[in-house]
Amino acid sequence: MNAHAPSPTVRTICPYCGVGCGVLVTPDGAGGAAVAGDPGHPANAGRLCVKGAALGETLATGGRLLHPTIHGVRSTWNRALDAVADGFRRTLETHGPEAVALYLSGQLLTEDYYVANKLMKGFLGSANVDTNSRLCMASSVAGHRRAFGSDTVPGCYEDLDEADLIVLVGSNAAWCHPVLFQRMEKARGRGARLVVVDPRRTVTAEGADLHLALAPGTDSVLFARLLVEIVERGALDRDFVARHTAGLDEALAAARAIAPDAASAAARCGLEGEALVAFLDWWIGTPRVVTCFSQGVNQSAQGTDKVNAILNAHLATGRIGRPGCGPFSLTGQPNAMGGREVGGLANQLAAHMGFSPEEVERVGRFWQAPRMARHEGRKAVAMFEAVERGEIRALWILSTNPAVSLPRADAMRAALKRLDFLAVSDISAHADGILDAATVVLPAAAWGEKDGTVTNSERRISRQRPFRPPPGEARPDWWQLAEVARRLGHGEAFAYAGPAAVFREHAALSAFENEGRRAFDIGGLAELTDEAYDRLEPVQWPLRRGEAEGRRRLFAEGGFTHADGRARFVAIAVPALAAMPSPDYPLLLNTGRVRDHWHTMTRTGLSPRLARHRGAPFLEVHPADAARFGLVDGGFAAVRSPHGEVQLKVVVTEGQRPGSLFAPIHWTDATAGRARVGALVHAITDPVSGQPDSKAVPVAVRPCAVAAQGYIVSRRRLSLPAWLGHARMAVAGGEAVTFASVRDPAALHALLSNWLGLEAAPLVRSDRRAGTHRSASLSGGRLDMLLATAPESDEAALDRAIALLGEERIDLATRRYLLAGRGPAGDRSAGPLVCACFGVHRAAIEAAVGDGASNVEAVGARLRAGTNCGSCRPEIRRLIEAMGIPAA
Ligand SMILES: Nc1nc2c(c(=O)[nH]1)N[C@H]1C(S)=C(S)[C@@H](COP(=O)(O)OP(=O)(O)OC[C@H]3O[C@@H](n4cnc5c(=O)[nH]c(N)nc54)[C@H](O)[C@@H]3O)O[C@H]1N2
Ligand SMILES: Nc1nc2c(c(=O)[nH]1)N[C@H]1C(S)=C(S)[C@@H](COP(=O)(O)OP(=O)(O)OC[C@H]3O[C@@H](n4cnc5c(=O)[nH]c(N)nc54)[C@H](O)[C@@H]3O)O[C@H]1N2
Ligand code: SF4
Ligand SMILES: [Mo]
Repeated sequence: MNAHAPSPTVRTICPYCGVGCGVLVTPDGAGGAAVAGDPGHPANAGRLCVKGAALGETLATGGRLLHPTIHGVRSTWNRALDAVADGFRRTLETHGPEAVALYLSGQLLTEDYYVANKLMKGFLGSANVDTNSRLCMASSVAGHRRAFGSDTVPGCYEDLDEADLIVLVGSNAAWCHPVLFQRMEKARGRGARLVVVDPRRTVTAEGADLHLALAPGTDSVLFARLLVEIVERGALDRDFVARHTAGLDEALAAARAIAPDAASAAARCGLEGEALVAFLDWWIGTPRVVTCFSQGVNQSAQGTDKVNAILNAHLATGRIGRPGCGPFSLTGQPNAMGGREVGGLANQLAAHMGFSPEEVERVGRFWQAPRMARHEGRKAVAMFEAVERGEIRALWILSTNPAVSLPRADAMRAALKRLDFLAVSDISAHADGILDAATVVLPAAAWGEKDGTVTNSERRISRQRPFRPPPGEARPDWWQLAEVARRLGHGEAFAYAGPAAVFREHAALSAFENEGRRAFDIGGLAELTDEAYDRLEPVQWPLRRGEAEGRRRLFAEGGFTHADGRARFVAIAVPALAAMPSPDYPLLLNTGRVRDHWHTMTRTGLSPRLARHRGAPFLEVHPADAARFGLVDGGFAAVRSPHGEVQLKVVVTEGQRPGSLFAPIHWTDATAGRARVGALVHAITDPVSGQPDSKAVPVAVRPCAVAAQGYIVSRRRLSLPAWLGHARMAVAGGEAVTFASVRDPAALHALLSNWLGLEAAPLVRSDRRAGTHRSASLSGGRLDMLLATAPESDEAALDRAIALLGEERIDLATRRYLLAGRGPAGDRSAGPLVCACFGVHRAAIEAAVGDGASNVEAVGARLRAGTNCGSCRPEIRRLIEAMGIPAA
């Protein structure tokens, strides 16, 4: 084929968040691709957020894993797969099935997940299969199962279009579910109200009609009070409760004990009484209410109770499964839901079945499995504690990084080295902490190369379709698993011709002896031909045999999956923080996400467009705490818990709750120095779901002395000294690194020049009085590397250096100011990037606002900022308001 022949457009799905946006990809024939939203996909109708829009910038194969390795040495697939099979076989023989485990991910496709789960639970006899969904959705799963009898999301995205009140609990949707958030904003355009419940004033909260900045961990007090008031104000749906539910009295008694009156509830939650009453009035008075919840709910030691407190309120009012109302768990990963469907969690067997003898027998018969697991396996945190104790000795990690994202991440990184055998399937050569611990590294096919299905937050199954071959020898995850199964003697049960065959089997299992007992039933897809699978349109489950269309909503007429068909109200326990602040650890660390990065940044970290919104790890602190602990905005702080320490740049903000700190989770040792926030997190989990409490960790904080700051821009990825506190950013033409140090600028410059091989650089300039030191090397007339140190950080100079790196030729005139760090016209910093689509920085927006652009639309008309993906619109509004202009 001609390398530049125009390629047809492929309809696929975004590999990031659980919104599950349809994407149109047009490969350019040279490894790259143009990416656009799919107007035909019901989740996004053509829209994409900035991460989706930047997918084309993550396709470079430079940092990819290309070949299998054994003990770090390049190997063949054959030998590597043999080694994995051997590692597992030996451990099984010597230590039994409890000593082996798989650790999976909500970023695997359903087909990958199905094969992994079947291998482990049916053929190796162990249920030690868990997934990063344990850190993400487990409390929602447990809450759904307690209330409904199965892990079923009752509603759909259209409910947001039709709601009159949208409540976001522990969700920063403007950043984490941006396209869905735009749908909410659209609903507000026709009068729907938005309430945000979050201890932090996030960008999401800033624009809301009401923000309840409640004390961490107190959500269930709020919703307990809501249940009591629903009853006291006569808002109970008596008919629905009588016909379709059980357990109201006990739940109500528990709620009364927790929140006997509004005043005490407000006090417990740390809220103004008026704000609480407004929330109760709106919620009770608005029949069409959707309560969305995410990690502020799930990731807590009281996470399952928080979920059930929310579900209780919806059950009491019968506001479930009807247009415009319902509880709505927003899923994080693209296939968080699909993993739950196949049984990827250690406490589920498969296809929404558990470990009752009857279910084990049924699944065993369907799989014709020789060695069924008969009881639940270990949940993620317990699984890795068993690794630490040497009880689990062979582990295979696919598509997740427990050395970064599990609580006590430093201890986890160390524990991996204790294993007899570790296999890692990943796509990135920069996955921090897992690759060097692995016996065998298997290069996986990535988005764009993989073929299969995922399920989004609204139970919608979509096809992820390939549009290019995998680079090097990378192969899909399901294939790797099936090949190991074959080597372990189970060739027949894993002889799949391709993902379509896996999917058919998965669909058939969901329908197998189901008879309406299990909500998850996609029997209608069990006989898809390969062609029909390829063409499959996005479709919601359940979709039973003989049905042509899936169900948008469930449970309006009952039909819950508990044996008696009734939903359960759950009597929740008195909520208490799992770990209280103490004199040694006086603050609570809250952790979460930023708009333009995804988790450990192995993909979003490749995109220059995504790098500049938040270019380095940071710590948000309330001004009162900053004063108390001697922290200054723009300075640095060390944050410590009993489990680890990180150093972060301080951002002082009123948006932070006094007593709480916030830090993003994204930076690892591959992208920064000492910023692995997971290292601080305690391993305390919710007693029901086993989900870790990663939003309220007691920590101590102190200022770090800094004498010099600076940056390096370079054409190549740099190797940096371990002592340097730094952060990397992808930039056009190479990378930029910013850093800070206790050393003075001259000494730091000398040390780094030496490290980088710049001592003999042709261009050097020091201004001793100003304390600035710069050196640069050119090659072929282009800037190759530039190092600058100074007493303070200089954003404007960094902006210039980044621009120069992108230039084809550095002429003589440019050389003159290259070392001055100044542009010919003199300049000030453009500030952080706000609109990533059109590259509009803060300074430009402020200038436009100062010049009369008084609302988001006017800014868009002048600068185009906010007019494409819309992810930055909430921030533009924030800037306008910060300048004292009330946004329309
Ligand atoms: N840009 C971006 N988007 C993503 C991801 C990403 O990495 N980057 N990851 C995806 C994934 S896997 C997930 S799971 C989702 C997560 O999506 P979200 O849950 O929206 O994101 P988080 O930032 O983890 O946390 C949400 C909020 O919970 C608040 N919170 C903390 N404690 C409490 C509490 O006690 N009560 C309440 N009510 N709120 C609290 C935090 O202040 C935070 O603002 O995002 C998905 N989308
Ligand atoms: N403190 C704290 N910790 C948290 C959270 C928090 O809010 N606070 N959030 C938790 C949540 S909700 C989540 S979802 C997790 C996320 O945490 P992780 O799952 O650990 O993070 P990712 O960076 O998404 O990891 C995905 C890995 O899979 C690789 N990969 C990508 N595509 C493929 C593929 O197709 N095949 C294979 N084999 N590999 C692939 C990537 O290179 C990367 O190394 O973090 C959890 N940890
Ligand atoms: S909202 Fe953004 S990250 Fe999420 S699926 Fe859509 S485009 Fe991807
Ligand atoms: Mo997640």
